Amino acid sequence: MPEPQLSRGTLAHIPASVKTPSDAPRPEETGVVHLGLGAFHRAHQAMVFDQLLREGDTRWGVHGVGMTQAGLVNKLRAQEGLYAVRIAGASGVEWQVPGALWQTSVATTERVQVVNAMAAPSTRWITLTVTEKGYTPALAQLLIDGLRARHAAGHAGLTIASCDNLQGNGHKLQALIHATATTQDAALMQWTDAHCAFPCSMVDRIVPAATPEVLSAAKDALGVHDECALSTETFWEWVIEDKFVDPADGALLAKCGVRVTPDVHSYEEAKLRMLNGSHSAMALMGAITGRAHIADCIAEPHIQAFVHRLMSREVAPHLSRADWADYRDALIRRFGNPYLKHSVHQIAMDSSQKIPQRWPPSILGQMAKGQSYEHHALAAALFLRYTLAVDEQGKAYALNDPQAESLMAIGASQRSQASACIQALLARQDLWGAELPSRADWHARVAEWHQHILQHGVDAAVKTLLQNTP
Ligand code: CS2
Repeated sequence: MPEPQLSRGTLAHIPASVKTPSDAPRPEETGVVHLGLGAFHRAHQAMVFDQLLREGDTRWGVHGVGMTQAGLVNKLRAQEGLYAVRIAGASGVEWQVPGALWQTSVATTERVQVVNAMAAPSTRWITLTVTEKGYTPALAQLLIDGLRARHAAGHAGLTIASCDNLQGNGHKLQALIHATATTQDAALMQWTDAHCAFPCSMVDRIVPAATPEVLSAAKDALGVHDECALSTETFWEWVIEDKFVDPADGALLAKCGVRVTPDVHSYEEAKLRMLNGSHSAMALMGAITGRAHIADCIAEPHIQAFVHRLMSREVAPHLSRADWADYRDALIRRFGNPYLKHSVHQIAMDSSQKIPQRWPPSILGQMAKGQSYEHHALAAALFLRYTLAVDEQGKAYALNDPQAESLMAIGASQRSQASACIQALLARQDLWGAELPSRADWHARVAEWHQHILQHGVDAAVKTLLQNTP
């Protein structure tokens, strides 16, 4: 007989130690439309909404929208939106099945359903995790269509919360919607500005793409098959600007552990530059040296020292988050979590879209103070080396990046024409912003580390940096 699969009907098979939605009220309508249904949302915001549901507030059922791929949506449908999350760290391992996801759609093939969900009277929020490269006119058009239908139906405005790793994400999203709207949408835009809220928000939880190991551990823990299981850490943080259509939502979220504040900025900048900035540097190191996971990288004393110093010396001086040292130390522990098989190639994916938020602000900050930016210069050199698409053992890997073609064209001749390649890479304002491309001192430092990496390898370069700047 085939093993039973996770669904509402098989919740009773699951051991009592696993928290499931069997005692929680089941959502009956959409409260939240989430765009960008992937691993992250399911192990982060959806778990906050699950908690609100458990407390008896039935307004938080999530209509999860996959932007292009039907694969996950189909699997989730087969499981009635249920999936297990393994929450693992130094304090132990726990499993939970959140129950907030009650409907799913795919934006490319089920657009009408998505627009209708945004226009539904029960919908109060839209949340987004569409990744850095997802902020396109096509995304804005989808939102505009949803808002138009909603406005026409005479329903209340929405709280629209971008939860992507972009500084000022709420402002960026609102600006994108305005930039995409046509003159015919003028009245709609007025209504949107007056009746919708675009809070900025910082979200943090490491949620790697699931691996076969997680699916098989889920089977052992649940006693039923779960094709959509995820693994995450105990840590999570959601800091959101106190700007909601329904002001009472702030207190509700705060009760679940969300930090609701007028100032998200200091949390955003610390997270993007410390966590994500270190992640990108380690991911490139791992890809080039052939270390598969972030935990493998941080286990190396020289890489750990590099990351610690990158954060302490080059990032922290420009942060307004006062508790940055605790945040840094916690990050180093989080990176080492052995349960998180966080693939370096997953993080290196879309580097062209990620680096601009993660590195240049710290480099410019150091320059303004006349201080060293060697760690970031080495990181930039890693990025150029990474475009060779082959690791130090000679094993080829794919560059998964919307700019892959142009980056590989820039980097292809770096062994014979290093300085032209450095010039071409560092000239790109889409990566480095307006100011860095013209800084000769920056070019020189990146060029030196690049030579070192090509001649002696990444590990030797990192060790040299540590020795040269004790
Ligand atoms: C990572 C993030 O893939 C990446 O670029 O840096 O997904 C990171 O794991 C999350 O932002 C953690 O909150």
